[in-house]
Amino acid sequence: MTHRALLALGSNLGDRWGFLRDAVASLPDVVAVSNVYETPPVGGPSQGPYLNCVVRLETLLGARALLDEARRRENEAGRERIERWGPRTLDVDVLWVDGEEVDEPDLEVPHPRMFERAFVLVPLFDVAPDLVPDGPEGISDDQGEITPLGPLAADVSRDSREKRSGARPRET
Ligand code: GSY
Repeated sequence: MTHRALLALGSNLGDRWGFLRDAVASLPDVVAVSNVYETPPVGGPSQGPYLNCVVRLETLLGARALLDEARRRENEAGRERIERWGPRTLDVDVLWVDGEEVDEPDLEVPHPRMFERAFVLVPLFDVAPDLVPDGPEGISDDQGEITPLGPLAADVSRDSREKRSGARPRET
């Protein structure tokens, strides 16, 4: 039986939209993609704003296998781990896997900070509103402005269609 899993994606270096788009297009078992939001950086050194989104999967994969998928996408995006909380081409976090709890040094599920972060909760509400029971109004607005930029989904499905058919992607 498949189960629901939720992953959060963020990027604040380079072609931010392209990194999110390519990662979402290549992740397995994606059934819903939130809007993309531009969000002020939380924590770390002074750095540029992030683009964030959340994807919902219906999958047979467990949290550990999803972490492997996440790390692979980060590496494909050329992610360099120089500074904790520092700027990054791509971050993919395993937020939630229905029916699974993990508490290990390199993996905690549910993600320990997911319910504190507006940049997670706002896109999470788009694809899993039951996990944000107080709704968007209940999300603290003291983390700066969360600006909706629109869906990645049309872009993603076009890209995956072209990849599957072997067509050359159009210039954008
Ligand atoms: O934890 C994910 C990486 N990250 C982010 C992020 O994705 N969005 C925002 N707005 N701030 C962040 N700080 C870190 S670290």
